[in-house]
Amino acid sequence: MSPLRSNRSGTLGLAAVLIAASLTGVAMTTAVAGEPAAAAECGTLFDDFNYTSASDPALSAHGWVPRSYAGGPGVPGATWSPAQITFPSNGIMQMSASTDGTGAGTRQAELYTSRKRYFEGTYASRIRFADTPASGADGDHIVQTFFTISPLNGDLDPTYSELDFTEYLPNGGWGEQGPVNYQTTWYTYRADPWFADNVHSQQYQSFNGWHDLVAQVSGGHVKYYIDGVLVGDHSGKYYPRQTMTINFNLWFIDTAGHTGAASTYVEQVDWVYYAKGGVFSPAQVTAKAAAYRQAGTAFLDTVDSGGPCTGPSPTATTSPTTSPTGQPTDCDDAPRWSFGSVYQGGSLVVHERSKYGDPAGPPSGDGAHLWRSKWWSQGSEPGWTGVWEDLGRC
Ligand SMILES: [Ca+2]
Repeated sequence: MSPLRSNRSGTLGLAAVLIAASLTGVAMTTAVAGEPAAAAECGTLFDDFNYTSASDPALSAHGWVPRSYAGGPGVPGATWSPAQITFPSNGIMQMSASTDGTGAGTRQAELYTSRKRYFEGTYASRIRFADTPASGADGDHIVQTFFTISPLNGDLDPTYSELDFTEYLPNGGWGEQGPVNYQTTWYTYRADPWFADNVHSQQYQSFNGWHDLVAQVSGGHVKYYIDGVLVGDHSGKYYPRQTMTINFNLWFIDTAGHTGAASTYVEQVDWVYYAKGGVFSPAQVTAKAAAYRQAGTAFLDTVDSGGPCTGPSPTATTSPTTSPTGQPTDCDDAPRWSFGSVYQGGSLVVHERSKYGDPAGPPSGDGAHLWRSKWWSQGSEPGWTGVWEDLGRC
């Protein structure tokens, strides 16, 4: 039986949608030949969450938004308020969610980045999951998360991208009874009637306590790790196709498991890390976080200034093919790259790389280059991903 799922769209205040429904994706953990070699570090985000409150000016200055707008996911009528985001002890971000079994009596929490600029590279966070509520009766279908997401521009948008590094359900939900943790990689979805196109991995066990989550997004694969253990490897069309925001949220699937007066649950986050274009092992990430803290670096953001990494050459893909007769061969006859077009391996395009990895944003000033795709892609900008080989300036 398929677990019931809902998505967590609605960040950026766009298209707040939500819906519980049947998941069509099938669990998949495929072994893949060729582990990418570690690439050089480029732009970096590290935040130890040393803030005083949700209204601390430094929090917004550092690009974080405590959610205040209504809508999904979760219990209809629930409130999302910055008051649900606190910093109870030194360097710990805490989300609180509570419910008395009614929509009006339900509060959910989310913290997300104001800028949509995260794509390939390594993501990590140290998170404390809780199997039991901080107060009130246990049993609610609470979801404790860390994810990246893009807006859905219309039903079944083929460029929609979402990576759920974790959705931990200590009390079950979506048809499951006990503790279960999911990693889900999305191709797209449609809200009404509900249709989800994704793949997921899952672990049926308790994750109560602190855990290190790492995900590598590189070379056509999204690899998910918990405490250094690989728990999911998703690829193919599910690989993200555009930049995303980084989000944490805490919400209730429904109130079916609720008993008694109000129950309050918390999820704590020690730090978050992102290396643009870099592929780092969980051990390397742990060492980097420790080094930042030892150096007294509570916050670091070089994502814009670090420049793109030259990622490792994926070994699990086919080699570029020679152009068949009649196909473009140079800058004069290759088409301009288009965000929405589908490209097969071996395709040639002309494109000037964008400055910040956002094709709709300013150009880099590098001039138009000729690019050849290494494998199938859509919405993957030449110059910002490992999909495209740079054949030089036109
Ligand atoms: Ca911290």
